[in-house]
Order: sequence, then C-alpha cells, then structure tokens
Amino acid sequence: MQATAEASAAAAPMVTAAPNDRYRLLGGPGSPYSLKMRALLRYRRLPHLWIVPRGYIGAGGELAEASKGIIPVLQYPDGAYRADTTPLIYDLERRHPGVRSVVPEDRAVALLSHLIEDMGDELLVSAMFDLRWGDEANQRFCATRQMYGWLGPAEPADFSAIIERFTRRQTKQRAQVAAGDNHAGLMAFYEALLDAMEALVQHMPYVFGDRPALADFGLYGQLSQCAIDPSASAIFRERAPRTYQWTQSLDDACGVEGDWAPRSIWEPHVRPLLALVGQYHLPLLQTSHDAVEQGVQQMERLIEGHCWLVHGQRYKHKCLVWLQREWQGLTLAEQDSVRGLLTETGCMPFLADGPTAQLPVPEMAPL
Ligand SMILES: N[C@@H](CCC(=O)N[C@@H](CS)C(=O)NCC(=O)O)C(=O)O
Repeated sequence: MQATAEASAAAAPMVTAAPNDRYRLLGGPGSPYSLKMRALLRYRRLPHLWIVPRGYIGAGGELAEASKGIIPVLQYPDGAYRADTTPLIYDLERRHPGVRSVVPEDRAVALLSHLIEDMGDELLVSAMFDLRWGDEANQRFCATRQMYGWLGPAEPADFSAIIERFTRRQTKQRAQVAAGDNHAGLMAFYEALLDAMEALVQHMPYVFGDRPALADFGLYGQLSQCAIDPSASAIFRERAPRTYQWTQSLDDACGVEGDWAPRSIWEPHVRPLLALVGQYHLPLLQTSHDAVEQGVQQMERLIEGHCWLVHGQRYKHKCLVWLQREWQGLTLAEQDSVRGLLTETGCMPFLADGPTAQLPVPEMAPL
C-alpha cells in the first residue's frame, strides 16, 4: 500500500492511490478547522478515517506530500488531496446531495448561515488564538497538549525544544492578532458571541432548527478549542454553560435527526448573531479586503470605541467577494425575503455594494 502510494505520488504528486472506500481527514489536535470538518463528516455520516499524521505541516510525511500548507486536508476516496473547509463542505454537498445536508434549501437562509459560519472561521478564530497564546500559563498548556497530540511520547529535551519553537512561532502571530485595541475588541466580541449563543440554545438545538447548518459547524470549530484552552474555557464555562455542552454534543451529532425550523422560530435568536456579523465581522472583513485592494499592509477600523488594526489578508479578501457573489446570485424575491433582517443587523451595506474587488477572485473551490 505504501509502495503503491509512493509510486503514484511520483507520477502525479497531488494524488495517491485510492486508500480505501472512504474519506481520510488529515488533521491535528488543537486545530479548530480540523475538528469542524470532523464534526461535519460525522453529522453527515460520510465514512471517513480521522488521521493525525506524524509531524506538523512542512515537517515531512503525508501533509508535506499533500502540500496544501494548511490543515485539515481531506483525501477523497479517489486519492486526491483537497483543503479549505468551507469550499470542502460545499463540495461534499455536491458529491452527496440531499443526504443530511447542512445547507438549507432556502438559498436566502443558506446565505445567513454562511455569514455566521464565516464569522466563526474568520473572526472568532482570532479571539480563540488571542487567548490561547496570550500568557504563559495558556501557552504552556496549549503548546504541550497540541504537540503531544501531534508527536506522542518524545524525549523530554527534544519535546521542550519543540514546544519552545512552536510557542515562539504562535506568540509572534498572536502579537499581530491582538495588537493595539484588537485584544479588547476581541474579548468584547467573544463575550457577546457567547451571550448570543447561550440565548439561542435555550430555545433551539441549532442555529436554524433541529439540525445543524454550516453556521453551527463554523461556530463549533472555534468553540471546540475555546472549551479546552484555559482562559477561553474559564470565560466560556462561566458565561455560557449550555453552549459549552452544545459544543461537546456537536462534536459527534451522527445520531441527530431533525428538520429546519420555521423562520418565525429561528429569526429572533439568529438576529443577535447576525447583529454581530454586521457590527464586527463584515466591517473587519471589508477593511481587510480594502487593505489588499489598496496594497497596504494594515488599516484601522473603529468599532464600538475600539480602534482595530486590520491586516490585509488575501483569503479574507476572497471571503467577502464570495459572500457578495452569493447575495447577487439570489433572485430578487430571495433577496427581498432577508433584506430587512440584513439591514436591521447592519450586514446589508457590505453585501449589496457588490464585489468591489479590482483584483481577480476565483470561484470558491477547495484548494
Ligand atoms: N480557511 C482554512 C483555514 C485553515 C487553517 O488556517 N488551518 C490552520 C490550523 S487550524 C493552519 O493550517 N495554519 C497554518 C499553520 O499553522 O502553519 C480552512 O477553513 O480550512
């Protein structure tokens, strides 16, 4: 099997021989996106193996062979490696249509779900990362447990050196994430998000009813780590105990059977989440997008009295354009059905002004 995989990798490096009849999810401990993807595969009952390859990205082995530069990587049954969870999830919808889908049939509701997921993937991640690497106690615990998860038993001296290197790398990144007012802004956002979720889960099992949607998995990925990391977890347990358990439960929802709720049920509880999308996520995404367009490294954005320092990130630039395209792809009737909600929650201007990108943005597709 190994020999076959190597031979086929030499001929076509992106594809190894089909390992079996199931997906192989290559992910890692402490990786919110890996756990998001695993929860999705479990909920959708798509046969898969969960694999933590030896070594971290770039350290040789299968992840290096897949050469995506990010985790998780999903190996399809045909042997192809693909990455980037949001496009992967949409691709799995196309490959396995109608089977425990996480995308509501109502395309306007599907857009709301995507907006909330994007907030999880692109903003909640920063709050998680800020707290994870924010002080020595968090760094020590998080680096140790993550590296043990990747490497298993190791010589103490080697292990200490690895932890030190990893911590240095992560804290350097964290300094950028939490610069200036960003830390205070992220903490305010984290608490507001927990409050909105805690209110929601008192009325509904999931964001749009009795079954999880893309929105749930986006939030779940980051919250799964907030539940573990010391400081994030302390805030989480204190502020949102139901959501804490919601996170544990969504880890494996393969037995959940349910349907979407009518709008009259979900709308009052989803509105506060969308208000956070409009208040924090889309303005920050727009600022990052603008920085990329203008070729500047960093721009400022004032939100709720905090002056955020926002880096231009090409991925975020694409995210905004993809959301705008999704809005524009709706029929007028579909747009009208959520225009009021998106306007009240401050989301509308960021979507309706259309793709402002001068730079080319490819269609959303797995990497
Ligand atoms: N948009 C990507 C983000 C994936 C991502 O950023 N993964 C992190 C780990 S959780 C990563 O691979 N970072 C690169 C690194 O640590 O070198 C997705 O949804 O899959």
